[in-house]
Amino acid sequence: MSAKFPPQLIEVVRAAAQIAVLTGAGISAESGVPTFRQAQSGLWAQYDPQELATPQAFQRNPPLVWEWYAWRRTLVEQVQPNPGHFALAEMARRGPGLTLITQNIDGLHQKAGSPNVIELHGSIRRVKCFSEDQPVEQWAETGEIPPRCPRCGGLLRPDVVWFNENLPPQALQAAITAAKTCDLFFSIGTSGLVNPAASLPYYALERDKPVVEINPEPTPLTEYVSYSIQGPSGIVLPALVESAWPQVKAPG
Ligand code: BJW
Repeated sequence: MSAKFPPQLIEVVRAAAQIAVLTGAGISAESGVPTFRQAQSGLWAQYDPQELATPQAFQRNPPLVWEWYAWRRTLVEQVQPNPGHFALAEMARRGPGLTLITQNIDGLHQKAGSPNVIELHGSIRRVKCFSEDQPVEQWAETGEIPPRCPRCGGLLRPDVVWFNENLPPQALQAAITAAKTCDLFFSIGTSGLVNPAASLPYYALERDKPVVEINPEPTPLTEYVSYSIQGPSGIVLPALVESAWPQVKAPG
């Protein structure tokens, strides 16, 4: 992408002392991770992710939900961060204070080198006990699916946040604080349909702070943002970082 951003946007980005960034599934799309609301592939094409990502679905059919996450865990283990992830890691190095808040459970921001990522919806790499709601690091592989908690015998589940479950309070509080104190907010690759994450950019808008959205498709947020950049984040973000903070080339 040629770096044809509005000059005002570049000025706003350069002037910001505290930037908050919210990412969603779209930032990992170019790594080969299907977005949450995209059609599933293969065996999973018949299932609606919104029907599987609930505690009720797990209670109804624990093996089905466990296996779905096992499939997704294998998928994310096999993929690499894309230029969008790397550009955000670079933004933290070249730019001012940056708080990176993600709804993604895939760990790709951390893999790209972003520090202190706030994971609002947990992580697919971790497992917890459904009964005790406590992390579990090791368990016996007996062939039972899902495996059982070594402490209480309850069923194990991925340590992610399903619909109708509370977000990790510390992560949510840190995200709200960042949205309420930043002077520039980026919303990247999220449909903005799921609360409370979707409400974060509005904290910045309420304070008349600029909000930049990067997404190939319009979302419910688009009409309110200061700048809507309609394109894939893996193309837009590296160009934006380079335009705002050009790398000084060593002489010779
Ligand atoms: C690209 C691209 C490219 C493509 N570059 N972009 C207030 C009002 C109404 C409802 C509620 C409310 N508060 C709470 C609720 C209920 C519910 C909710 O919001 N429901 C709505 C659907 C109506 N929220 C909750 O239940 C939350 N809990 C809660 O609030 O607790 C309090 C409470 C307790 C009890 C009762 C009620 C309230 C929990 C939400 C947990 C969400 N969990 C999931 C699953 C995580 C684990 C997993 O991955 O399996 O999180 S659901 C799913 O949606 C996942 C995602 O993180 C999340 C957001 O999706 P995201 O990231 O936006 O992905 P997509 O696919 O929707 O969009 C992708 C975007 O990328 C698109 O726009 C593309 O265009 C774009 N894109 N390629 C850039 N290359």
